[in-house]
This record gives sequence, structure tokens and C-alpha cells, in this order.
Amino acid sequence: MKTFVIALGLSALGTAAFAAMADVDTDGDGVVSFTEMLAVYPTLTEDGFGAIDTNGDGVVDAEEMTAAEEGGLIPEA
Ligand SMILES: [Ca+2]
Ligand SMILES: [Ca+2]
Repeated sequence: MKTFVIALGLSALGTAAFAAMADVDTDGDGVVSFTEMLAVYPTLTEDGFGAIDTNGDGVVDAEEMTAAEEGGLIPEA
């Protein structure tokens, strides 16, 4: 019971302002493509996506996603 409450609290924190990684990564491969990102953030441009994809591999991983959220690169969902 205690574990359940803690898990719930953490999950609420994680989704406070932004879409959760798992919500954006609709095909579940662990990274977010421009197409997946566009479904959640329709105003995102390719340039904007490029700014989030800091290592330039064409997809956004969890680390890049967090950095983008903290840096204000993506709009709130
Ligand atoms: Ca994906
Ligand atoms: Ca990347």
C-alpha cells in the first residue's frame, strides 16, 4: 500500500507540466522521432526539433527530452 502511494506521487510529479516520454514515444522504441513529437507538439518546427536533438542522430532520447523541457525548448503539452 505504501509503495503504491509513493509510486503514484512520483508519477504525478513527472507529468506535472509536460507529456511523459512514454506518451510521446508512441511506437515504444525508447526514442522520439519528429513525427511522434509533432503529434504531441503540433507547433514544433523541424528547426525546433533539431535544437532538441543535440547529438544530431535524428531522434530525441529521454536525456535530450529532459534537457529540452528544462531549457524551455518545447512548449508545455
Ligand atoms: Ca519512438
Ligand atoms: Ca538525439
